Amino acid sequence: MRRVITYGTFDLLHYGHINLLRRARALGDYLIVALSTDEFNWNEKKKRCYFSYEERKLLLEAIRYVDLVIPEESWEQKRRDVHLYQADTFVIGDDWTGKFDFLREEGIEVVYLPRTPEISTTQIKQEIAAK
Ligand code: C2G
Repeated sequence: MRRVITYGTFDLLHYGHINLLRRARALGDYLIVALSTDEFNWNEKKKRCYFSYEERKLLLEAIRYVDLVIPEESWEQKRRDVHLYQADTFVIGDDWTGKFDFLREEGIEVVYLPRTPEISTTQIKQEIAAK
């Protein structure tokens, strides 16, 4: 079984996220999503989420492409996770191109997928605020 892992905040879940998850799952047979906790978002990513970790986890677990959701609590956990969850492939959007190449040292494939260009959580918030 080919296992794929990806990381993200996935706040205000939208079709750009779904496009990523669908393509990530298509690279294997099992997709693990490491979901940024509220603390990690606030302290490290300076993101204040609309939905809480539990709400974002519930949404992700309802997606057919997602097999397991785990917490992302630090930037450093990826090296451990790829072994702990026996991942063969790490996938993330190409806005991160190059940032996680070091994971190849752990013997796994690293794939950067093109983002869905016209949609983002920030844009959604801005357009709703402007109405
Ligand atoms: N994404 C996408 N297209 C968009 C928006 C997002 O393909 N229009 C992808 C991102 O590239 C990422 C995933 O969807 O792979 C989740 O996006 P975010 O929730 O914004 O995640 P991010 O803040 O990039 O967190 O340790 C890694 C970080 O946790 C990644």
